[in-house]
Amino acid sequence: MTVDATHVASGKVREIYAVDDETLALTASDRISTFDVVLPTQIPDKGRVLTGLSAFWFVRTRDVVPNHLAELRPDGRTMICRRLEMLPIECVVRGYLAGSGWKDYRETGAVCGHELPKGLLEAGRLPEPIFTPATKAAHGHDENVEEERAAALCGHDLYRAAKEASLALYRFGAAHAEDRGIILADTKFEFGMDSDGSLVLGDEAMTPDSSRFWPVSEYAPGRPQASFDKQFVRDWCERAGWNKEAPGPELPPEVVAGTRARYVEAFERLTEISFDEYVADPTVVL
Ligand code: Q0Z
Repeated sequence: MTVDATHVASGKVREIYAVDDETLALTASDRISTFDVVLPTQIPDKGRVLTGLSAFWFVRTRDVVPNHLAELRPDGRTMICRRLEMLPIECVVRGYLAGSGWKDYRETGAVCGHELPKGLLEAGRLPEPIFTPATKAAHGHDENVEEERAAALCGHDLYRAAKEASLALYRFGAAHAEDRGIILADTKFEFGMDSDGSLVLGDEAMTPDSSRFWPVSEYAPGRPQASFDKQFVRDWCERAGWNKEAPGPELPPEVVAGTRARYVEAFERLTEISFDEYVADPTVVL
């Protein structure tokens, strides 16, 4: 059984379909991107892992903030969602200094207006998680912005609600993950408004594609960290001598298998549910 729907938008690795005026279907493919390029080789079940994890978090964070999830389809990769009026910012929370957070800190001592202590290391843990909103770039990278600018874009009340919800969601997810051997270094949320103007969490939540997952067992600040999910792919791409411009290289079977195993391991560690059970009946995460 499928949902009859018209395609409305494509992301790098996901698709959105309109089901009706109030409802969307979000489908996660098995495509993988690295160094900002979508590779020609797919990782079997990656889309199911991401959708299953999002649904797992959506159900468990409902009393932190309401979310758009209406239904999980039997394919395990499609969520039926309430259509929202999306806020024009990416809601990023960082517990550790990586990516643009580390870059901004190194250059200015601050990230999105948060003045941080001197002497922090790359991938170091922050004294407390910080909210670092970014504007959505049409193409290229999102731009980190200060609180005042983000608040002006959203309206001050919605901005405050999105900031508080983001920090609470991150604290919940990071504590859950750390207990299971995974550091949720940072994560990006997208919020929207319901027809009554209230804040609703949309998009995906605390997946490896919207977050940095690091294995606790390999954590060592002072250098870039191994990615829980994509490290085999990155290492292989580096060894292959690819110039990191499209098109990317085809991945060999052992890299595909190793990477699939890492995604499944992240799913099973975080949910404590067997991935085979999820594939047989996705409602086990709900
Ligand atoms: C999410 C995105 C994807 C490409 C729009 N509930 C919602 N209501 C209205 N709009 C969205 C949502 Cl989730 C919405 N995106 C991000 C997702 C492919 C872009 F699967 N864009």
